[in-house]
Amino acid sequence: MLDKLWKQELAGDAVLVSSAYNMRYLSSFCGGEGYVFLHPKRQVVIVDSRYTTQAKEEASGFEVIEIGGDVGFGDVIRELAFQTGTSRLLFEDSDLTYSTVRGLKEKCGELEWIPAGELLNNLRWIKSEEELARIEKAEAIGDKAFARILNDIRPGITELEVAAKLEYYMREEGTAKNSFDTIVASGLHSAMPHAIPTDKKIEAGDFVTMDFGCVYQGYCSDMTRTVVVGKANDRQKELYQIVLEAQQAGISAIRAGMTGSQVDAVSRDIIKKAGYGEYFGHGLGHSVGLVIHEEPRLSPKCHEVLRENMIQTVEPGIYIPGFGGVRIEDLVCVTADGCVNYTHSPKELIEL
Ligand SMILES: [Mn+2]
Repeated sequence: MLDKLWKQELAGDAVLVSSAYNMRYLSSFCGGEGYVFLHPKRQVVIVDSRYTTQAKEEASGFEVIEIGGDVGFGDVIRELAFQTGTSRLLFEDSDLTYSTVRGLKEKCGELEWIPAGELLNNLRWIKSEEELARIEKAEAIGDKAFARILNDIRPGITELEVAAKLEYYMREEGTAKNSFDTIVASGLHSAMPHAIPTDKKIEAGDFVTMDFGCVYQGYCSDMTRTVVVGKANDRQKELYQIVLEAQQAGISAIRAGMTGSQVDAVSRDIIKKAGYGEYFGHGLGHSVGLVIHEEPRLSPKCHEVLRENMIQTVEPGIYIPGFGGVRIEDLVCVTADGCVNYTHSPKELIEL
């Protein structure tokens, strides 16, 4: 992916990559700790001894320099800057802490440190075929876990137990970790979009919202389903149908060339017209990749134009304090004339 970087107009002579995901993206080093120094003439992974072997295996075409003894990261960076004639070094200001940058600067003397802003993160917006395949596989694992959890949800089981089982099923289906903390929110808790699972027992008549995902070969999945335990009442059915209609309209609308705010408006208008606009407080969706929440987003504030092979979630919700809430979320790949939906779990109201 380095060629993507060199095509950019860079405000510095070299780039110091520090975030686990951008190191992985640009060098294929997956260890997550250390630095990647990128200059057109020198590409170097700088690690401590725990990662030397791994870096040499994973980052083909890169030099690997090991720190240790009296030689720290700052010393290696100073030396590389000197050897390459770098006077301006771009760094990941959204990743490094103030104290880390201060420490590195002290070591590097005259070197000018330039915040890279979103430069590196933005390289990841459009996914390669290989990245898309991994995201699709991660989402398929979520689908399998969801099909299995439906057998477990019944009155008496707690939110924490449902969350634990969902995560166990995703492990069994082939993933090592979650892409974020699993949300299981039942009854009144479902009115909180990002509720944390509790020891509350699920009761008959509860909405149960489950928002979960996993990481497959570095890439995240994300999906949400809301079910009802027992028979849904009329208001639950009404809310569910509005959210479902809004979600399907968003998926039907999305395609390359639209802006994030335009897609958001398609779904949001349906919820507004139904009289629940004030109960849909968050954006319609976000991009997903090596990181669970990536730009660009489907949101009233995002005017970026969507392009082919971007990933987006489409996840409208209605959350009514004192009653409960519904969210339905699929993950799609944007195409020239629409999208490919990677989520295959059923969306009609499930009564358990
Ligand atoms: Mn999401």
